[in-house]
Amino acid sequence: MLEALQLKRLKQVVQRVYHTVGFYRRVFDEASVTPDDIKTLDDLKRFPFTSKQDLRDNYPFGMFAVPMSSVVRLHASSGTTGRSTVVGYTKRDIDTWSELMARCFVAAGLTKNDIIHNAYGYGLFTGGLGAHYGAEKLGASVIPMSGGNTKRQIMILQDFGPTAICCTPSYALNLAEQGKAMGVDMRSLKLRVGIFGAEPWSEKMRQEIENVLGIKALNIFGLSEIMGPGVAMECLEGRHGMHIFEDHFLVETINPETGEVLPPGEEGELVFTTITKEAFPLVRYRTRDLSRLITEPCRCGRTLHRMDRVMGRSDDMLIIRGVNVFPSQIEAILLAIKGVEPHYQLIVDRAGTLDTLEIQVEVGEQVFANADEVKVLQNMERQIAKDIKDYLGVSAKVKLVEPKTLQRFEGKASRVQDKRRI
Ligand code: DLL
Repeated sequence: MLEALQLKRLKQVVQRVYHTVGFYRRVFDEASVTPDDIKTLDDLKRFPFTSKQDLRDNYPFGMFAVPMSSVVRLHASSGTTGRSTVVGYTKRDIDTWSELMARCFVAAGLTKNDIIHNAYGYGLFTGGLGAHYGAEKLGASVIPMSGGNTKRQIMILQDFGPTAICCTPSYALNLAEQGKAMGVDMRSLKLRVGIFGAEPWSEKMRQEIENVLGIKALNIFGLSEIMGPGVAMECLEGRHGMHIFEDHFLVETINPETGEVLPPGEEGELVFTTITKEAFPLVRYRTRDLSRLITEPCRCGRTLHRMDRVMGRSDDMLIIRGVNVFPSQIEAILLAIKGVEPHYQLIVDRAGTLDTLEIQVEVGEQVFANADEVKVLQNMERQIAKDIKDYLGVSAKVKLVEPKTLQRFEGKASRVQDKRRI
C-alpha cells in the first residue's frame, strides 16, 4: 500500500522537476536517465544526488519548481550572502508541513487540550514557524516564545502552565539552570513532554533533561532543505529512533565516500527525496547527517521506519547553539577584514549548558608593530565578533594572536577543535 503510493508520488515528482527545474534536466541528461526510468522504487538509485553545493550554485531561487507567484513562504539557513540555503513553500507545502508537525505532536501524546511553549527561534530558521503551524493544526494552544529572554520564559512557564515545550535540547538545559537560579522548582511545572531537536544530543542528555525538568524528552529531526522540523519524530511509546514520514519523504543511507546505497541497519549518510513538495522538491538530497535506519517494528504500532539519532556529520558543519555554521563561512568573514591572516583555529566547547565558540586568528606584523597595539587589537577583535554575529547569528570570542603562532598543516588543515562532550 505505502509502496504503491510512494511510487506514484515519486514518478510525479521526478517528471515535474525534469520539466520545471533547469538543474535537474541537466543532471538527469548528464546521467542519461529520464523520468520514465522510474518503474520501481529501486530505480531511484540510478538518479544522481543533489548536494548543498548545487543549492548554493542555484542561489537563491534557481531550484524552485513553481513560479514565485505560487510561493507563499521563504526560509533560509544562516549564512553570508550566496552561501545560505533558501527554501520556498507553496500554500499546499505549508499545509503538508503543518500536518506532519501535528503528527509529531500526536506522537508526543499531545492533543488540542495541551498548551505548547514554542521556544524554537521564529524567523528565517524553520523551527519556530514549523512547530507553530503544527501546534495550531493540532488545535493546541501555542505560546510563540521564540528563543532568548530566558527569565521571561521561566515566568511564562510558571504562569501559563504549558504542558509541552519545543526547543533545542541544550536550551532546555539552559532553561532548567536559569529556573533553578531563580529559585523555581522546575520539576513541579505543568510540563509533561519536550520535543527537542535541531542539534545533536545524546541519551545521557535525554536523561539529564528528563531529570531536571521532570518530563519525557523526545527527539525530532528535520532540515530546512527537506521541509524543516517534522521529517522524523520519536514516539512516546518507543522513545528509540524517529519515525520517518515515508509517505512524504523517501530515505536512503549511503556510504559517504562511495555513494553506494547501504542496507537498512548500517550507519551511513542519510539521503532524502521529497515526494510531495511543490515549490522546492529535492531528488536524492545528501544531508551529510550520519545515522542508520531501523526497520524492526515499533511498539507504538506505527509501521513507518525509523532513523536512529544523528551520530555525526560527513562534512565539517558545526551546530553552535542551534545555529548551523561552516568553518568556510567564518573564514570568509575573517579574510574580508584588513590585517587578518588566513590562519585561524575554531575552538568549540560547552560552558555549563551553553556552547561557546572561540576564534583564534593571526594578524599581520604591521598590526603588532603599531604603537597603539592594544587598542587596535581590541577594536579588531570587537569588529570580527560583530561581523560573525551579524552574518552568522552566533556569538564568538575572538582572540588575535601574533603572526606565525598557530599550527601549520602539511595536508588537510584541521582548523576546528570540538571539545564538547554531549
Ligand atoms: O534544524 C530544523 C529543525 C528545527 C529540526 C527544529 C528539529 C527541530 P536546519 O537549521 O536546516 O533545520 O538544520 C538541519 O540540523 O541536517 C542536522 O545536522 C541537524 N539536526 C536537526 N535535527 C536534529 C536532531 C533544522 N534531532 C540540521 N538531532 C540537520 C541531531 C539534528 N541533529
